[in-house]
Amino acid sequence: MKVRVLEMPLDFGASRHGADMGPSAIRLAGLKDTIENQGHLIEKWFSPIEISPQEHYPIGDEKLRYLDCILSFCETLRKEIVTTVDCGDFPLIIGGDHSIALGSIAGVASAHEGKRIGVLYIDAHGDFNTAETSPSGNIHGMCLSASCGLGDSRLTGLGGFSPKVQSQDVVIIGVRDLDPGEKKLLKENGATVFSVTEIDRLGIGEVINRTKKIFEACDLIHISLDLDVFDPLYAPGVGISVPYGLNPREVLFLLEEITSSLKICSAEVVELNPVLDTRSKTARLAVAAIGKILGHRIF
Ligand SMILES: [Mn+2]
Repeated sequence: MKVRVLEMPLDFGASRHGADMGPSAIRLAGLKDTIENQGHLIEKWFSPIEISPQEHYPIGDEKLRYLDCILSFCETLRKEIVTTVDCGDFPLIIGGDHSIALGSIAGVASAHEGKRIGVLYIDAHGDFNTAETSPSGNIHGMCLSASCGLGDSRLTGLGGFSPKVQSQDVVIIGVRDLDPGEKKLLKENGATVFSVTEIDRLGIGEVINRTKKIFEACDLIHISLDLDVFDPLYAPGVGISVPYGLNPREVLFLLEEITSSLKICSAEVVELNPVLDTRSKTARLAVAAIGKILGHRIF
């Protein structure tokens, strides 16, 4: 496979600065070798956006902080993913905070027009708020709902079409922190949520089986991995850490199983905050996860 690494050093969607350094830390943790060791060719490796420090941009509406610049950077990412797919390459997007998922999901939906895209969203949070339900106004908590066509029309309208995915084709795994409004929206719109409680009840193996069943209806799957899904013990270097998360084996097993049996069209890894990391622990976990997505198997 030919891989294009698209770096999105963006931290506008979160209130805590530092996710902009994520791509650099993931590079240092050995991303190049991990991609090449799976037999892939790195066709291109760059950042499609030219970005000034967050302080340089206006916050704008407090309910949709940094909306204008997030939209413009995500539109650039969307177009770049279309180019990547047109060239027959695999888009690997490295964040940045989770707001970049707006551009990623819009990108794969544009690039594969007419195909049914499923989204595997591995995250401690639902990211299913709208400007009305969000307690913070941070767009990284609205990117999944917006991709499903909910919320502010400027967010949902990225790329000129909406929704990018149907909420019934969305599976969220590892959730343990939901705001009341997004909980309601998730239920009303029929997205599948496997919270940590469900994982405890069913076991990760059964969660994987059920996820595969849901994705049977889809042609292609986009993987969106928020590193905060891991327990902070293993992944301290994330924007908003939530206790009692998944252990690395559960996530790596999930990625191995899903990529073995489903057609993956793209993947992104987000929310690494190197400032809060301990000796690149979280960055190395990110690289291990990417290895699994790209085909690493022990035996
Ligand atoms: Mn997230």
